[in-house]
Amino acid sequence: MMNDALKKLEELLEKEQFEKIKAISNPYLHSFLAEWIEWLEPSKVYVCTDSEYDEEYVRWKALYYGEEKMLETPRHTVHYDNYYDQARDKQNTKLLVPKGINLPFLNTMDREEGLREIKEIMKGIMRGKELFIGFFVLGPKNSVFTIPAVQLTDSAYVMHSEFLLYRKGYEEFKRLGPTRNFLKFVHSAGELDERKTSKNLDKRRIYIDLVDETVYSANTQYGGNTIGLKKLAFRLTIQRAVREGWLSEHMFLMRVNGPNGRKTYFTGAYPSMCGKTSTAMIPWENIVGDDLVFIKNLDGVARAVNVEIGVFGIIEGINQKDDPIIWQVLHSPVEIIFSNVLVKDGKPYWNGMGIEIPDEGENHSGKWWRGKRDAEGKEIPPSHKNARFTVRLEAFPNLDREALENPCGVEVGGMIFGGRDPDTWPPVRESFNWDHGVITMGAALESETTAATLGKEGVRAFNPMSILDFLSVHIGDYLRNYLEFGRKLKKTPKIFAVNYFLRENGQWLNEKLDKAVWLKWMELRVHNDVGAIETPIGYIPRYEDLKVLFRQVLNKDYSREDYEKQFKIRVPELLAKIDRIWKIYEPIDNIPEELFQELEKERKRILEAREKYGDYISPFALEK
Ligand code: SPV
Ligand code: MN
Repeated sequence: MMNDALKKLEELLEKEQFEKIKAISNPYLHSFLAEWIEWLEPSKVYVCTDSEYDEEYVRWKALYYGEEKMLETPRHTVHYDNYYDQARDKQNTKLLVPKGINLPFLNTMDREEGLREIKEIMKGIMRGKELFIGFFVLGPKNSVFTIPAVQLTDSAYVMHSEFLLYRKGYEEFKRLGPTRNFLKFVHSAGELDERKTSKNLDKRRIYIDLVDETVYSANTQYGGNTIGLKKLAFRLTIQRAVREGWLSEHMFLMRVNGPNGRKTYFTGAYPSMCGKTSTAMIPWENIVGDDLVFIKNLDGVARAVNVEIGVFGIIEGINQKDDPIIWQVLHSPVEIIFSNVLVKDGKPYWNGMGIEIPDEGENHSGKWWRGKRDAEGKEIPPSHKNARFTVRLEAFPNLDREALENPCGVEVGGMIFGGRDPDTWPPVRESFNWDHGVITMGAALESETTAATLGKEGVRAFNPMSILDFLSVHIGDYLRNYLEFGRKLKKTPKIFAVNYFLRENGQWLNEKLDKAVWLKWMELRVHNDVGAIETPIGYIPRYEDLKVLFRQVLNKDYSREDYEKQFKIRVPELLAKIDRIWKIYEPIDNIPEELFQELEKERKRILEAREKYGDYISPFALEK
């Protein structure tokens, strides 16, 4: 007996497509699909299984419909988003919540009202278009980490991106049968202009229904607004993680290679454009993931997986010298989607690539020439700052494949928090313990804003765990879950904070690759292989250890003067920061008491140190 939804689907779909859906015996899936296909009114529906044919079909359709264009190198394509649709739209991204729920800092909306609005915007939005249905999983398949998800989209580019970024899940859906446990994404790029970019940006909406675990996205193409399994799913998995007592984080996952073949895994949370991807891709270390991890307590050990299998990375500034691995990948004939770059004679170009860029071509503004200005009179650079590349991790020669595929994940040795901070935090330091790290490093993270979201750049912004843009629960509940997660472990990862962006008189205090040294130091600290200097804000490296590491890792001299400048304890800035953070949390209900206790203890330690050593404290003065 067919249920009503299945009967409806039989009417709506061609036979071959219907059979693919029917093979998944899940009435919840059937009802969801029937309701939305009827509502969206596509003129054609294509259901993607895990077959190579279906993937090829989507790849082809992205070209056929003009959302992507071929480049000269085989398997390379370019995609453009509308000139005003180049980043995540924070203003129009809203969490739909039932009445009476208060989520500080977050952009919320009454659920009923939001659903009504988005349904109206999406009614018949796919008329004349083809709808693609795709099945994927977050995390490795068939493991305690797996979360299945279904994507509906009229953008072949979005579906193509998901094939590059996620593990296929059609067979997993078949295996799971009648589960309600899957996430749902409904996307439409809406009406397209002659350049095949979303036209009705005034009706751009990204609405996240936390009750039904469904995200709706309309009249936008930019990946951060549309690729359901990426940042849209992230809001839903944070909610699940906090409910179930695990961590869903905005972090890379990488292996740092220690002495004698020792492998130590680190996760790292940095706001967009703060060195997250380039840290994870240091050539002599090994990448597992660059954006999203799930961390669970398995037998008392924190173990992490990469949620994804690909990279949606920022291309600006990638050059042969600083990023040899990414450079090599971008110049090999593996499948890549370049977005919002300059194209001339079939070749992609981007700002800061270290070679000469042509004076004309096509970019995110259409036909482009040097000096071209936009409607606001702003000069248009060759590529957008947030231009990106999408590629599978398997293309990376330094991928840790075993770690990527292990259904139990890898043991987390250290967790790193990093922001774009001109004057407060030293380049690297280790927390005294879990709570100290979670509160003074994670929950107190601040960073100057960047081009990854629409809006003003270079403003110092509070961004706890670099997750604020994606948080979907009360910050107090989120932090309490974090603290408790650590308490239940038999072995807690060490927590570190890094800052690659210290400046003095407008000059950077560090070079781009210094971070490779900090990583090696952290690796040694995880195993207690080197000592450290105790400061009021945690442990910092000793000069002697860094000097050896700079020589070993970068074959560079590291001077005492550089060390002293970089690692001095900046009392006024640190105290000002504690005040800022205190003021942010103080008016909010439901913040764990530990937060204020940790901040107060830190303030006291800093004040005591000031009594003894003054406002700017040389690390040498603290060395015992
Ligand atoms: C980020 O901005 O953190 C990204 C890209 O990883 S986006 O998909 O836009 O979120
Ligand atoms: Mn990200």
